[in-house]
Amino acid sequence: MDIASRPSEPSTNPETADAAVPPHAPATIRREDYQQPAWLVPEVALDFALGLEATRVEARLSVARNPAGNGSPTLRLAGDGITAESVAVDGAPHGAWKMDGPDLLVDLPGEVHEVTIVTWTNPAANSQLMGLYASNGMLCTQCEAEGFRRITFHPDRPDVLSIYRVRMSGTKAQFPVLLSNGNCTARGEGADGTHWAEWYDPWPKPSYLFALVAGDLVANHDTFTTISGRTVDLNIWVRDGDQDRTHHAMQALKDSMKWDEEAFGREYDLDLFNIVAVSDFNMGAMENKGLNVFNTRYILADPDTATDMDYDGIEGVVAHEYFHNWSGNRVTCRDWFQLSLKEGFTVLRDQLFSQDMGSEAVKRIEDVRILRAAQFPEDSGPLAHPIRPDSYQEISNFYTATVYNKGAEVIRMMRTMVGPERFRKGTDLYFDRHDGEAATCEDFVKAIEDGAGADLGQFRRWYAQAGTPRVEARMDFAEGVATVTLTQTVPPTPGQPGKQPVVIPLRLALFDRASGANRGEELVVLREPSMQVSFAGFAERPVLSINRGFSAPIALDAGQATADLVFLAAHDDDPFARYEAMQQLVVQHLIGLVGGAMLCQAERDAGREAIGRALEAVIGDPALDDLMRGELMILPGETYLAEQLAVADPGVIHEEREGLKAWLGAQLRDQLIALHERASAVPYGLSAEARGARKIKTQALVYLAAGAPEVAADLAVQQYDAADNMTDRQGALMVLAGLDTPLREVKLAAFHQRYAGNALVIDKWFSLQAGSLHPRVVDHVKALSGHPDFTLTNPNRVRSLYMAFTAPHAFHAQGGEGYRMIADLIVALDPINPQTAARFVAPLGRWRRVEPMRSALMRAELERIAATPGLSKDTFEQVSKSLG
Ligand code: 0A1
Ligand code: ZN
Repeated sequence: MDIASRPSEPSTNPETADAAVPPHAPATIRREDYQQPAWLVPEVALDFALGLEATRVEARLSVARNPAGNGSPTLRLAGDGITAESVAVDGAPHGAWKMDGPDLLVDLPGEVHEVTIVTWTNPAANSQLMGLYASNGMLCTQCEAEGFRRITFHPDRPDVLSIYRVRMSGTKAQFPVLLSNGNCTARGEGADGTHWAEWYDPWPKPSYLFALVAGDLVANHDTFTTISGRTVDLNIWVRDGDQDRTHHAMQALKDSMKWDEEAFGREYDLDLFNIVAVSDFNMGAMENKGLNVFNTRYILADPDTATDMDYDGIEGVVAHEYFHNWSGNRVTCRDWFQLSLKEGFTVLRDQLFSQDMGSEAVKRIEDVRILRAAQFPEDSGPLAHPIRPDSYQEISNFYTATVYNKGAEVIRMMRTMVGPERFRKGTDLYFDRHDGEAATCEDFVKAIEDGAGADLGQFRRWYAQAGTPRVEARMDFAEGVATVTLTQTVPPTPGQPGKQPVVIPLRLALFDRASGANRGEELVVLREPSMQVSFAGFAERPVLSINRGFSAPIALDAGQATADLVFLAAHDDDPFARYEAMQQLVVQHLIGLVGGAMLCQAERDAGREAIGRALEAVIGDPALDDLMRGELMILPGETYLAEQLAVADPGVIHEEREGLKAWLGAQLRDQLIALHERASAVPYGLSAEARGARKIKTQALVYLAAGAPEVAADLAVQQYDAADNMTDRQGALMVLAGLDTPLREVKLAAFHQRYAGNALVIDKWFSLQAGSLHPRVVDHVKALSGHPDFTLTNPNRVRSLYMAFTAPHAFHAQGGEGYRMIADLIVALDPINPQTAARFVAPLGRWRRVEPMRSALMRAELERIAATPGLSKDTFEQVSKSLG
């Protein structure tokens, strides 16, 4: 037994025996190596003696040899950063155990045993925010993906499901509220001002869904009656004073519970559903069984502090976590390669929910915009991976837009192909067939195949291949027949040089130019490298509208003439297609300019004017609601524009895009002022009309700021001063933050003063400055990193300053200062919070797609990070892949 000699700070690398050696070559875990667990753990009993600086954990694991396992007599329990104070087997101290790196190995003679292990942790020192940690004087846990092993030794893999019984005790004054999964079964007073509680969760669950919260919290309480008539107690726990900011989240929770019963036939399965909001959290939220833990930013909202976007984010994330109760918890993942099984499906479910709660069209457009901004660059860069990855070094790096958002798109395509009713039959079968199991993506596809009665054989390639498929669509017209030729290619990605064709469902319509009508929509499914479809009976060449509703997550080259795009932007009855035509009009124009294809001034002018006319029509179209108008007014982002080119000059893209914006702002100045005036007259409310008014109000300012800055500054100050809500206030301040006007400082200072102490709003204050269009933004960010409100220990604050800054404009400043700042951040943050640090690598990892001068500077920064001693597995994996 070598436990006593183990250093208290173990290696995070299971391959490294000596904890002092930095993990420079972390082990690669491969999907194909999956093996059933040798030992199962049917029951877990945990006893916590809570303390902020020292918590004692006694874990009693009932273990049973897995008949399907490899028969090993050695029980391997994963650990990370913990040491065992004692190990007992069947109630007696046990000698036959040893450490293997961070893991604890116990040799067991029989088939069934009880293993009791005592460990200690220091939650206050846990700056990684994984495992048990302290946040603002309270204790909470985060166990997904591999945080449970930072609390106690355990197999800590999602295919080991146990029934949990939890006891916790602590000082009543410090921890008046004691929560865990399931139901509270007993509570009582102890000696010396302590108290205790016992919790029991009847549903077997993997360790990543375990949660514990202890602290001084108050609840907004409500109830929900399920479809079968059971009453469920609902609580949202927050710090005293924040209760009034939880009503929107509570409404979202009740709406989600009802929606899941109707849309997917899923009823809640406990008598209690708790949500806790914490201000120190690495991600958005976590679906722990019966005890969801949320980043405060996805719970707290009132009109004075939260924007309309914040409200939507809360509704979506509350729904997402709630929906995991079935897609993730009742049916969980066999291993972490199957992450998209729960995440892709749950994202689709939350997207469909939000579509039903608000504007379906606007939600679809927003989701596509997110996919293009976050996932397309991932898919075309050094970190590209399939939605079901084949290998990883650190699983935390795979909570990506690919696994989540592309994963959702892939399932959405299945739904599009079989139709909603048959899809529902498939999901019913999936939940039925796999309830209580740890399943695979293959299980999901098979259930849809069987339940919906479909052949998804070739479709499975979407799970295995990375890269955004490219589809070229060309239309020929002769003798009244329109023939559309479709050609697909899936680009090579790291480790996948050759690709096979995928199944691409394309919703398509052909418009009659004269009447503006179409003959109904068709679903064309492209399976081969190329195909042709013909449509007869047209008097003149029709206009092609394809990939309507963004029916497939592809990059489409439809080679459309400007006139056709203008036509679709004005007439397409599919709202996404209409948005897409506007986007494409701008993309073709700007890419023509930056790619050097559009050299002659006349062509440039014609392009601008076509866009100007289309935008003017959008501004003035009485048939459009303002939420949709706002969408149509948004120009394609710089990252998306850069995506269109093999190698881009981000400086030129910025200049050209800003140039176009300024021209449009100047050209349509009067219409934009009138739009702003009309929208300003609409009183605050949460109706679609009022929200739409707020959206276009700020959109109008954005154009005016570029084309008529003095007018914009005046209107922004007016909007700021008149604001009775955060959407207007933030929109106005965003515009002012980008302008060189003395009022910029005045309003920023006023905003800071007004919201001092409100962490979520102070985050906005940092973001507005870091993401602004101001020419001296690099200096501003440098100064802000030294502001007394800035700290590296709170992920929201770090992101608010630096993620906003990685948006193209300032990040790519000449001379590489932006790159240096992000690299410095990564090096400084990595020892504190590796998971959050590693998320900043991707923007630098784009170096191969950037013009040579900047490219070299970006690469040099990656090399500097790579050379830093003691790098975490998280950052190591991302940096080495980005350089590789
Ligand atoms: N399952 C959560 C996401 C999540 C993943 C890892 C975490 O560790 C810090 C936290 C949350 C979800 O999809 O919402
Ligand atoms: Zn999720």
